[in-house]
This record gives sequence, structure tokens and C-alpha cells, in this order.
Amino acid sequence: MKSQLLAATAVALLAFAPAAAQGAKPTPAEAKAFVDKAEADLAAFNQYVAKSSWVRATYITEDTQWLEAKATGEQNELVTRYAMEAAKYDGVAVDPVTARKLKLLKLYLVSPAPNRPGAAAELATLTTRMDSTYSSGKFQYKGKTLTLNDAEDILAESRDPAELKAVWEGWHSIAKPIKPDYVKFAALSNEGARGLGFKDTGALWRSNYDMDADAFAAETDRLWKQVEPFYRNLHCYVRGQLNDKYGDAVQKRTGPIRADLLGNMWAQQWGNVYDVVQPKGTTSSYSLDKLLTAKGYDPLKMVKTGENFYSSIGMTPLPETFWKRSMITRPQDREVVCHASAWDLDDRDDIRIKMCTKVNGEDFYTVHHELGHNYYQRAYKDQPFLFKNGANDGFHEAIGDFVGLSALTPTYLQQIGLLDKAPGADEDIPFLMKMALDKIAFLPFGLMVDRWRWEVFSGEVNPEHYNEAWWKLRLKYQGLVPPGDRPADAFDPGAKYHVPGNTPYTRYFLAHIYQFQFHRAACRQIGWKGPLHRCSVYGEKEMGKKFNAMLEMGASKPWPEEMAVFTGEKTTDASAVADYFQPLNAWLTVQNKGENCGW
Ligand code: X8Z
Ligand code: ZN
Repeated sequence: MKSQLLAATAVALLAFAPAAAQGAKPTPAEAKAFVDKAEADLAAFNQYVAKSSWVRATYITEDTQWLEAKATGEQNELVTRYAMEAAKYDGVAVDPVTARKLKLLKLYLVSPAPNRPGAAAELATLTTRMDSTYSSGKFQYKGKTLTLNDAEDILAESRDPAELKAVWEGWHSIAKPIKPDYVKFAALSNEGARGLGFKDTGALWRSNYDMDADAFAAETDRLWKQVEPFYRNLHCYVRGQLNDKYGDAVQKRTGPIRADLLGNMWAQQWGNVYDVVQPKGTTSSYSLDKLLTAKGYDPLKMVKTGENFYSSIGMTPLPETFWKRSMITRPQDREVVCHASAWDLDDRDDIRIKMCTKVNGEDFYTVHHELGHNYYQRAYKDQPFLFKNGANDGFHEAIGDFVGLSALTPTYLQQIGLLDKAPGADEDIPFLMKMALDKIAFLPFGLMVDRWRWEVFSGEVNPEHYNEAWWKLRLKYQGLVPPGDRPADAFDPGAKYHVPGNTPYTRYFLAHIYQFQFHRAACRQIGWKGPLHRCSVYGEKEMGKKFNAMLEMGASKPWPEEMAVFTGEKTTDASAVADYFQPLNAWLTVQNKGENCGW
């Protein structure tokens, strides 16, 4: 994740666009000089922000929060002023590279600050505090103090509905104090976005995809329609299995599913309840959780294993500093942001991950996801500053996921000695079921988080109705309800990291489609003839070379061009998802005969 980090000095800004200042139209050469200077200043400021943020995220105290807020506030002020300045070159006949950089400058900040004294500092203080409140959130359960990590383990493992409900509600209670900050934050961020010419913060976010903001919203609708029938099929089947397990009093056979029964705090990935919903009459001969423990994996070995996959496709091994400076496990003596992320501290070689890694299949996958960010960052390090980014944020999320699709295949697990014998075709349905519980279940969640924020930012939903609007969307897209009535002061969106962390979420929805496009293209390149879900690109150096050629482009070209470099395709296309899961979707349709699907 490239943090929103940059800046320079106010004095330097005034040195630009002298012609514009006098009312004459600036020349293309002046526009280019402005962009060059902006890039140099922003790059210089970036390390200061990155290091302040890293220290705060790995050691949350009053002081580190102060330092991060100071750095990000100054950066926000600077970038916002540059972004406003960039508008002066609208309509100037600049070269394509300068034009793209001017555009990216306006889109650089996730939440630009209003251009008035004190506003950037206030916005920065709010975002640092919201993230820190979430990350150090704790609640009481049965006389014990639980963190999110503890609560997640219970959600994954417990099959006691009363316990699940209590722990789910306990975690959600930590978000209440975040709401007042979020209300103020949304207003400030909107004011800043309007200052840059966007309707609101949501419109700014939707403008980051090389197409018109409204066209992008329509594009996400189109993609959702492509995959929605499959999600409904999965929902129907899982609901039936939960009903068999828990009975009508806990989970009815019709209507929405109770959100705490799906093995994950946000019901965003359901793989943890595989044991409950596994297809009757089929067998799955292994559990990745158990294999990792049985073979003595520890967090470091998981990351080394991830690195080895990337090396096998021709990527240079991670630098020594990665191993020295990364945070791979949760420190016991201090508060940290446990939500996994990947960092690039110097826009060159100082790449790191920050995770509270547990030895289980979920984190085995997350390691590959995070490393994907780092290898992307390193691939585009020679690009000019404003192009040191993903083709779009969905690409950034999809790189490691693409690698993860291969790393989860039994063939690969056998190659690295985790699995003694790769199962045959009789285990295709169990395997695809596990994958769908994570990948297909995720799609509506990946969409609804920002649908909610788009409504908040546009003013369609006001603070009084935040929670109600959240559950309306949870129901509409995911077919979920909370385990009980929600308190009037609940702020359930705040119990999901990316809301207090102010990280746009549509990127993950896109990534859940892109990764299958990348996978299908890669498997074609290596000449794979079997079913897509059994294809692994481990060791495929030629493929890796072509993949890296796309990564090296960074944000230098519109994303469809970059996608074409690797896949030959220029549009987002969920048919790769359908291809991958085809046998399971057909199987589910048969299983669901006679069920009253939908909610
Ligand atoms: O936030 C993440 C990554 C860091 S970019 C761990 N993900 C989303 C989430 O956890 O909600 C990956 C999948 C979706
Ligand atoms: Zn990520």
C-alpha cells in the first residue's frame, strides 16, 4: 500500500507559473517545469511522512500520533496547494507525460484538506486518531480483555452461536467513539475535494480509473451483475448448511444470513467455516492450517516461503533491510496497527511488510498478498515520482492475489513439501468450495464498503443514519443481518479497518476480478491445458518476465494499456472468474434445487 505521502515548501510553490500569475496562459514548458518541481518536492517530503507513519503504526503512543499527524498534515497542505496550482495548466497543450502527471497530482491525496489555516492539521489529527483508536481497540469478554486478533480467532473457531454473537458485538462496540471523528473527517475531506473541483470525496475516489467518475460507478455495477448470480448460488447453499448445523432458531433456511456465523468478523471471507458447510459425500484430504503447524512453520518461514515463490518466477530476492526492518509478528510490549500492509519507505529499496502473522492458511495467503505490493513497488522504482504507483489501486491489490492463487494449489503445496500427495480430481469441488468461500463471498463486501462511503460523502446519508445505511447495504449486496438489534449509538462501519484507516475499498472488488484475469492469461502463456483452478505458475520465469514488464510500467499509462501488456485484454472481465469456478457453480445449481434462494 503506497501511503498518501508527500510535500515541499510553500515558498517553492510561489516560484511557479509566473505567466499564469500575471493572467497570461502558461506555456507547455512552464507546465513541465512546474511538474518537475512538484515531483522533486513531493519526493523529498515523502520519506519524512513515510517514516513518521511507520513509527506510529508500529508503536502507537501519544507522541508518535502527534508526529505522524504533523507530517501528514504538512504533506496534505503542500500537495493540496500543488494540486490547485496544477489546475492552472488546464487547457495548455502539454506533452502526454506532463498531462498525465498533472492529472495524477490532482488525484494524489485520498482526502485533500481544505485550503485554509489549520484545516490540514485537523484532518491529519482525525485520521491518525481514528486509525489508532481502531488498532488499539479492546473489549471485555468473560472477564478477559480481547484484542481484534483474539476476537478473530473466536469468530473463526467457535461454533457456539451465543459466544459468536457476544464476541461479534464486543468488537463492534469499539467503534462507537470513532463516529464523532468520522463525521468531522468526512466534512473536512469533502470541503478539500470540492476545493480541487470534485463534487465530493467519493467523486474524487471514483475519478482514479482513467475514465469518468460516473462511468466508473456504472462499470462496477456491470461487473457486479456479472458475478451476482454466482454469489447468490453460494449464499443459498451456505445458508442451507448453516441451517442444518444450527437449526431454525439460529439460522433460518430462507432470508438473510446472520453475519457472525460465517467465520470472519465482517463476513467478508467465509473460508473459516469450510468444516461447517463442506459438501456432503465429498472429502478434503488436507487443511492448510494443519499442514503449516504440522510441518513446523513459523511466521518467518511463511514469509521466506512467499519470497521463494516470487524468486521462482524470476523476481530478485528481497533486500537484507526487508528482513531487518519489517514487523512480522505482533510485539507484546506495545500497541501497533495489526492490519496487514506493505510499505515502501524510500521509493526505492526500503520495502517492508507489517503484519501480526499467525501460522494459518489465511495468513499464508496474506503474506503472498503483501509481498505482491512490495514487488510491485520495487518494479516501478525507476519511474518518475508520480508514476511510482499501481496502474490503478485495484492492480496493486491484485498482484499478490494472483500469485496467491497459484500458491494455494495442491500441486504447489506438494512441490514445496507441505503436502505429501496432491489430491485428484475428486477433490475439485471441495477445493473450489474453499476458494469460493473466500473469493466469491468477498465480492459484494468489496463493493458495499465504498457504496456506503459514496453515500456518506455525497450527503445522501447523514450521520444520524450512518449505521442504518450500512446495514441496508449489507443486506442488499451480501444478504446479511447483524446477530441482534444494533444499539442506537453503534457505528459498525468503524469496526472495519479501512473506514477509520481511510483506505478506499473498491480496489479489492476490482482485484478480485483482475486476479482471475491475470491468472487465466498466465496459465495460457505457460500452455496449461487443464482446469484453471489447478494451474500454478510456480517456477515460470518467462511468464514472470512478462508479468514484471507490466509491473515496471507503474502508473505511467492508463490501466487498460498496462493490462494488455500482460493479458492482451483491455477491459475488466469477470468471465475469468466464471471460468475458474465453472465446475463449482454448476454443482451449486444442482445442490440448490428445491431451495428458496435469495433473501
Ligand atoms: O486490507 C487488505 C490487505 C492489505 S492491503 C490485508 N485486504 C482487504 C481486507 O483485509 O479487508 C486484503 C483483502 C481485503
Ligand atoms: Zn493489499
